[in-house]
Amino acid sequence: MTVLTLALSKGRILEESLPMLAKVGLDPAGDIDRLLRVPSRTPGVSLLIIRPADVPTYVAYGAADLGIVGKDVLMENGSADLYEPLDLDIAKCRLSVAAKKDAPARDPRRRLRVATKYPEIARRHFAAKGEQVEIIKLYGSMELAPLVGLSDVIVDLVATGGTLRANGLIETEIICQVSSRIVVNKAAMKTKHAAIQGLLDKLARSGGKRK
Ligand code: PRT
Ligand code: MG
Repeated sequence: MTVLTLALSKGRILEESLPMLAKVGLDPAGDIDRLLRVPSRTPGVSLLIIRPADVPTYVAYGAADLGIVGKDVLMENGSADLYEPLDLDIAKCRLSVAAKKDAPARDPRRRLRVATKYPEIARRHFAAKGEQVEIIKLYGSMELAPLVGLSDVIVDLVATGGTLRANGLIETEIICQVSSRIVVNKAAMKTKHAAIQGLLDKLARSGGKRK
């Protein structure tokens, strides 16, 4: 029997993955609130419960054969070592630029200040428009930055827009749409091909879109 390891992004992606995983027998057979590694209900397939930003690393190094992770994380960290065969169409949101609703005009001699958890995506977005910006890296609660004068704008994920509205911010540009993807280690795709393909087929039948 081929042994497979699937890395799951804990948090909202895990919550939204569970129904789909259950449909294909890959739901956890253990306490995912306490264990970092649990068996799935399919013999031979074990699950790792890790932070979203760490999933590409585990899969790229082969510590996991496959992973479930947001497109935002893949765009920020690069995914050259990974295949991305399925779009699971869950945890959907968009990456946007947002600013204070009533922001005064900025002195054009000063660079736009952008607060974000996604410095690479933000840099690429503004560079593509020929804009040199000052990136301020944050780890959470980006919405606060423009309110207290830390930045002019933010680059952040938006789903309903409720959080932006609640903080008096408006979306000024949409950078791209985001959903969760299956990523696969390139070497494992060769050495464990039949097992991985079987799993991808099942996930595709239960709602994953082939890319
Ligand atoms: O805890 P750690 O820092 O390790 O991880 P995390 O905080 O990134 O995890 P988590 O559970 O928040 O999951 C993040 C992943 O979920 C992202 O990488 C996306 O792929 C996906 N996702 C989908 C989202 C959202 N939708 C989303 N709405 N991640 C974050 N949000 C935020 C948004 O930025 C806003 O602040 O949720 C808030 C509510 O959004 P509104 O627009 O509905 O108000
Ligand atoms: Mg978090």
